[in-house]
Amino acid sequence: MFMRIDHIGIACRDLEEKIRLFSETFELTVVAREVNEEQGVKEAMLHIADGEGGGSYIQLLEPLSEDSPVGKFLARRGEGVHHVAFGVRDVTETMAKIGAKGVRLLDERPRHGSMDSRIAFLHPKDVGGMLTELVQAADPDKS
Ligand code: CMX
Ligand code: CO
Repeated sequence: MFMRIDHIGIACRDLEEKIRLFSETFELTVVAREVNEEQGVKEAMLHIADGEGGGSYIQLLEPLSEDSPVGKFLARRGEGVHHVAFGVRDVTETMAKIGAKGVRLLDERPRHGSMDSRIAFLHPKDVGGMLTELVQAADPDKS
């Protein structure tokens, strides 16, 4: 079902500061920056490696507002790991398969994610407390 870990999402108060920290400490390169209004975030993707169906990344996330998912998370838990994203070949098909097992889907249909991917989230309470994202890369045949 999952081809690889696509990314780990990290909630940050100051995106630029965390980009410096992660790129210097781990020698990672920023390959994309975006503002995603729908998700309420300003974000950067730092490339780690390429794998089946696409790359793997660290996603740094700064909230656009306090009442966004990442804004609420920061207020409640502080900075740190916010979600884990798995690469899938077909996000719609994977949503249907996982939804059929009784896991709540937070999105009715895939939404726009980083680098033209299609994404959907699963409720953390139904998967052991881990907010889980499914990612279909823009070109899943790239490896
Ligand atoms: N990881 C694990 N648990 C989480 C969580 C997270 N990131 N965010 C919230 N929770 C937990 C809360 O702690 C709470 O648990 P308790 O009831 O035990 O206290 C429970 O989930 C419900 O929390 P809530 O305050 O009622 O719900 P929120 O309004 O904060 O919404 C969630 C939580 C997951 C439904 C919401 O954050 C969401 O829809 N997320 C998906 C979208 C998203 O995160 N977008 C940003 C990233 C974009 C990207 O990756 O591109
Ligand atoms: Co993400």
